[in-house]
Amino acid sequence: MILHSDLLPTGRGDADPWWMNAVLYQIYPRSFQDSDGDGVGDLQGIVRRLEYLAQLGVDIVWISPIYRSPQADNGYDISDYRDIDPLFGDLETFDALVARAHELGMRIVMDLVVNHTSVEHPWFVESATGPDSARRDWYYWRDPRPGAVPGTPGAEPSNWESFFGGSAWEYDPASGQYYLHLFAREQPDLNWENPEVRDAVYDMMNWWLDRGVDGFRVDAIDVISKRPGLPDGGPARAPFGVGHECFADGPRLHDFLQEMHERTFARHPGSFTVGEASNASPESALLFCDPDRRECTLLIPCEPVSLGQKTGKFSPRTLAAGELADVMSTWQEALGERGWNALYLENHDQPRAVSRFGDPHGAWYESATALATAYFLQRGTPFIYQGQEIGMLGGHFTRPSDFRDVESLNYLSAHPGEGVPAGLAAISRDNGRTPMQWDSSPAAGFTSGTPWIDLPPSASSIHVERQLADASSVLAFYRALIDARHRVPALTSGSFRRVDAGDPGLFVYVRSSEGSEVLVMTNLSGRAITPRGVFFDEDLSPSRWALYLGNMASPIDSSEAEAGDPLPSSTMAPWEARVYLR
Ligand code: TEU
Repeated sequence: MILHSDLLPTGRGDADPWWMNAVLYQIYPRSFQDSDGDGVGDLQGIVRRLEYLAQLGVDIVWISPIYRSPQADNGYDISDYRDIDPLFGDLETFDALVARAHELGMRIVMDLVVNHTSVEHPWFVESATGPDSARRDWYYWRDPRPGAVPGTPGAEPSNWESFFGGSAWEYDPASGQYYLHLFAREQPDLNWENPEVRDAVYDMMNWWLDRGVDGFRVDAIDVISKRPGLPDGGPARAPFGVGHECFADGPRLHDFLQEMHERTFARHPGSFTVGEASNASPESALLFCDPDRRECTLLIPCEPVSLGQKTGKFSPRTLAAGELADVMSTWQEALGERGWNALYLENHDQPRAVSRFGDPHGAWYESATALATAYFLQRGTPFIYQGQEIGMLGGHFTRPSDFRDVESLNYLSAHPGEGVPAGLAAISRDNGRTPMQWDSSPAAGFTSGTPWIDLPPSASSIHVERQLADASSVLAFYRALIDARHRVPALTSGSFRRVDAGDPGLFVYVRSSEGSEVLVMTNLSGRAITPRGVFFDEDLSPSRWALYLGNMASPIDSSEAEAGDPLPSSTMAPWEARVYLR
């Protein structure tokens, strides 16, 4: 690793608004740090690790759901929005966590799951008492399809499919009606057309914002508006199921998001809203995050992490050279200087990036740091998912009993006798949910008990303790990227311009602002490549660039060795990354 920190401007740069040079870290609480030995992470464990996050340079901490929940979808099925699940702790511990984070200069963002509740939420319990319930219209209850025998296949009110497989309708024999659930049957969809529902959601949001929470990551927000009449959908368009066009980007979605902003975030200046829109496209993206529309601060797109799944989520194909770089560039160009992107490659729904896009066995360090460089310095707010900063790898799933995620378990139930299909083992959301790897002790220091999900074999060699002691580790590399994000003006407000380097394996771009430019060069392939093209021509040789950061110990081209750091035009080793400043 080559690092010339002296090239960085001293001190933190200015950013208006503040999040333009912020770095966000996502915690999946169930797998971050256990403090009481029950094998599940908790709030007290997070409190213990806040200083680690502050020293890494984290500005915003997004905590996945910690509300009361039966845990059918690991907390994304909420039964009480105004309390902490005892599995994780209590409100007093949460308040202490927020206070400590603020002392350390970090903001706390909660996960807001309001497309649906849990079946155990009192709202749904009351709604399910029968058609005369005062809350019946808080959810979507519909009669069986006319002429069909209730409760039998084909009797569902529409042909919509759940994201987690099977019908999106669950039959209730007591009332003879069905209720809608786009996700698990334990997650009934709230009826956002009902103003009472919206009022209750906004009141709850303001309750948390008044309590000191700095914002929300808004879960599955682009499916809250359903097409009137809930009509049948057309043929499935993988990786989405039947009916997807009837609830993705629905007719009142942006009315609801603007009303939400007006009724909550607008009353809390500086609050931060991250909209998760798995169905958004580069064309629709600005509708969510153009500041003039007053909807979301920034948008979490899902296209970059859905690549290779066109024939189905669990039958991924190998990506073509440059495919990831092309999609990331498309989103940069689509949002331009109007919108604001969440930059990420991993989260709790995704496989680990090195396992998926890199070379975990032949070039683990190089591909982890090259992928980090490629996404982290683009225009937007970079997200680090817990463990990504040390290059954690995916799970090790060889038996059906290794899985925990409802989506994966449903898939196994629908495909009995197939053992563990390779696509499921590779793409299952459980890959990103294995415990954080802290040290070389049993269970990697995550718990003194039995972890709720197994750790992969790589946990014995990839952990925080080892990398804190190594100035050239993946962790040290992320630290250098974070420092650059905090201090280099072009990485805060600068434009994004892709550079043609003559080969799809190279992803090269320039960030530019007044008096500050950054050249980011990554070889996202397993072969050595010499950059070519106008940008690298001798007479335009960008030799006046100064290398700030590189993931190779020395230039691959021995003739360059004596000259010191590699020039932009010099050959890039497989998975080499370089960051130049001027
Ligand atoms: O995921 C929403 C989402 O991205 C889905 O469209 C996606 O297809 C799903 O994860 C299945 O692969 C959010 C949360 O991130 C996820 O963990 C929850 O399971 C889901 O909403 C329901 O709350």
